[in-house]
Amino acid sequence: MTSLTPILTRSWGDETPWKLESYEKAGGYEGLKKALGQSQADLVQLVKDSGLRGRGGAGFPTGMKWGFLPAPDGGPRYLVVNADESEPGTCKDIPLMMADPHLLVEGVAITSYAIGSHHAFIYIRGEVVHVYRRLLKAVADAYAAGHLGKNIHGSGFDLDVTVHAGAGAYICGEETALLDSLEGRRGQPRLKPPFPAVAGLYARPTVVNNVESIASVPAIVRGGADWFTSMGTERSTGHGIFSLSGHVTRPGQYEAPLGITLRELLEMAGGIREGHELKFWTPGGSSTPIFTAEHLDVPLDYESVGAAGSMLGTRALQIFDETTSVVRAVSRWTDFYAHESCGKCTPCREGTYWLKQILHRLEHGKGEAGDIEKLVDICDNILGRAFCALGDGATSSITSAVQLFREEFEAGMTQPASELFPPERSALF
Ligand code: L3W
Repeated sequence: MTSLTPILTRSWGDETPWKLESYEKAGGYEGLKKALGQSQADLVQLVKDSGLRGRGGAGFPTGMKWGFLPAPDGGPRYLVVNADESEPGTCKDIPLMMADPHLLVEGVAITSYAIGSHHAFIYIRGEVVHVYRRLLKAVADAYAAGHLGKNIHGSGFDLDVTVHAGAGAYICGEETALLDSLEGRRGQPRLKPPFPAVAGLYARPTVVNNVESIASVPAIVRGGADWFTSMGTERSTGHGIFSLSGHVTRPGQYEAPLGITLRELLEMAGGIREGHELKFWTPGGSSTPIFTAEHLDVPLDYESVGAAGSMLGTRALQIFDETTSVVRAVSRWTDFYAHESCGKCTPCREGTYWLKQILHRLEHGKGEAGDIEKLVDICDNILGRAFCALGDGATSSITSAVQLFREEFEAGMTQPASELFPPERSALF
């Protein structure tokens, strides 16, 4: 059986892991010192060789993204950390920054050096004020200790880090909307290409990486590419945080090599809550097609989850037992997408609103003839036609749920979900 690999989460049980002295005592910032003695090209190659893939949902190769930056032209280039975690079910970056903010700050310093950036931004959700404050303190302490600022550890490398609190919009987790928001505008996605690597913040070359991706860098610098590739699978290397929520005995964050299965994770999490059985689950947050008990042994790596018809996404495993109405679950997620749609493109703005109307009818036993077909048809017309991934993501749970549990949607023509699945039994909604 695959076991846990506490690397990013190694200090979470300690008394004060967020303090600089605790971090330094555990070898913190040694990766930065080692990196500053290497060439930038070697560091980019190291991360390419490690096979690290973006941990924010898309799984794009991190080293390749760094390598896309054009040759220096004397102007600024930026690192932007996407800390706008808000995908329903996703709860890994916020606890990581709360427990071990210096791990992120060290990753930011190493990455900035590797890509030749002298100003990095950490864009965090404004609602998590406690985490924002913790990051501000960590950054201030890192400046005072010479890990940030001018001539870091005598290397001649200068770096400023700005922590920016957003106003709390899911769309600002989309990298180009995040950049618009950071520039002071309303967060709405930009047309790609150009990708941020070519024209990002203030139209300058910019690397945008997720918190967990950047926090993985110090250990790769210390341990090397071979160490990292010794974990996971051939194309999904390394380890990551799997967030288990819902009807499990011990919900929480479980760090493990990619390729672990839900069955193995559930063993560590004490299984489904006592007396109940698994009905459906999301492998990577609410934007990924749902799975059932048939998928318990699918290796949770990018390729295997994709081949089984879903996406690894953010590894947000939301677990639902047999007391849950799938119609109600999908309806709640759709409320979220309709509320969070930025309104820029018609398929997402109008489509999520229509989906919400139909799902509310089905949830309350008031479905109309043709509603299920209409639901699927609207999803078909959003998928691939929305301006950004948010629109596509809104359809995933609906189409997969209709395929897997059509009879529950049909029951919604006449029977409310609250009768079929009394909410007090489910205890989730
Ligand atoms: C340069 C090229 N760069 C791609 C870069 C691109 C981006 C990264 C991935 O969506 C997914 C979404 C959610 N030259 C490039 C290039 N890049 N080609 O690679 O890009 P992309 O477009 O594949 O994905 P994305 O737009 O970043 C992310 C899914 O993640 N998700 C998670 C969402 C979580 C949140 C949150 O909590 N805040 O939003 C869950 O499944 O649905 O499919 O950097 O620039 N030729």
